[in-house]
Amino acid sequence: MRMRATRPPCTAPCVPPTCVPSAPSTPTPPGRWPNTFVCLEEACQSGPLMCCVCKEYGKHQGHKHTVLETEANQIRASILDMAHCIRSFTDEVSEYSRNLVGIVQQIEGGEQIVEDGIGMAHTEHVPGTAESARSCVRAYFADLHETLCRQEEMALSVVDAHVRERLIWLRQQQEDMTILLSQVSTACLHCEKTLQQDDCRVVMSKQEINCLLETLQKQQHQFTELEDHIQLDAGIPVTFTKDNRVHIGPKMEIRVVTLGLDGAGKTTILFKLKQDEFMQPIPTIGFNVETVEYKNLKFTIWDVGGKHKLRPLWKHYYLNTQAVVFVIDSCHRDRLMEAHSELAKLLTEKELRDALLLIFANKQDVPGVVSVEEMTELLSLHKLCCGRSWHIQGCDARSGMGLHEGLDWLSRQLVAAGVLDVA
Ligand code: G3D
Ligand code: MG
Repeated sequence: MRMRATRPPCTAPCVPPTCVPSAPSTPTPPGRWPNTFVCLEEACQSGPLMCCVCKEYGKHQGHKHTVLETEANQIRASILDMAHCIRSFTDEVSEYSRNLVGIVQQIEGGEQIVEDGIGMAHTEHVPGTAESARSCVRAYFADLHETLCRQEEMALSVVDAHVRERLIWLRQQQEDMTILLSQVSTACLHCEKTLQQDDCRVVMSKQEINCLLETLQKQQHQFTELEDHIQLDAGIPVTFTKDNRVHIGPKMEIRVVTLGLDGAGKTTILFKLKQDEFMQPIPTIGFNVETVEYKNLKFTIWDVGGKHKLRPLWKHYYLNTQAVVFVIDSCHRDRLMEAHSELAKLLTEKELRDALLLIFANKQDVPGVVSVEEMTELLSLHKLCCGRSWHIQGCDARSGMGLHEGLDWLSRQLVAAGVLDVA
């Protein structure tokens, strides 16, 4: 329905219509004539009712409009829709509130009525999740406490064994020194006696005296050697490992196995650490083993051949190994996946479950090699080594760059407390 734009605005008060298109479904308030039309323009929504006679052409001139009853019915329908939505919204809120109450009860726990086997109802205390979590924590710490007590006992037994052996040795030394002193004093007495004898007897005892003096000199020599080698001090240097073992002595011994593909640089690393100079390595057929002392650690490093047919032998070196050094040739991009699969196999070995893993990205001196960051990414090391202590260190085995940083990482992981000298 379109309004005619030519009609003048209505100025006279509205009169009852002679013809009403459809009767309004709601009663008309007393004193007002029914409005039959509704303006549909957005701007008129604050006063959309139109005079049924003149349609207020001045205000709504040219506007689209509709019959009042139709518009009212539409609004009723949308109110009903909204009421329906509100009802389901209310249901959802109520359901959520009920859930909240249930969750609080589950956390707090409480009394619950339960039926026994013969159908008798009785109340029972049901523990809440809070109580279960506390029990879980208590059990964990009880277990930890038990482990710590066991570890403490073992550590103390190591100290006791050390003290026992040391005391046995010292007492033996005391006895030896007493015997030595008595031998020396006997010899002195003998010499003194000889000095007081006449010339004839002195000459006759020459051989015996020489023999005696020779024995004394030998004993003196042995004693000086012993003194040079043995430092007499009452100190008991104690070192703790991260797994709460105790080590007594200035150096803690660590068993390390060096693995990796052939040509990665394992033997070069070992020689460099051992001699601190570059030696031309020859391909490793079986294994090399060297002891490398570093800070308060004494590494026994097993360098095992990496050729394909030697790899099944690796597992014989895993037992009691505290650390694996896995060497990768950073020059050989095309062998990275092979290195990855060997490393992945290693990490599934039960005996290496607790072993530390130090990865040397070797040959970093060669231009354009795979960097440490790229290697970490390419080998998915974060995923592969998840849950274990691992570290990747770039290095150049020929110059030694990066090797000590790797050992430093190992020693930091192995030693919980440095050497504590209990003097
Ligand atoms: P492996 O014991 O892992 O099998 P090797 O490896 O130690 O025998 O080393 C294999 C080759 O790599 C050797 O060269 C060695 O000199 C070289 N190499 C080792 N480390 C490095 C490094 O850091 N940089 C460079 N540029 N070369 C390294 P040859 O020529 O004897 O095969
Ligand atoms: Mg080798």
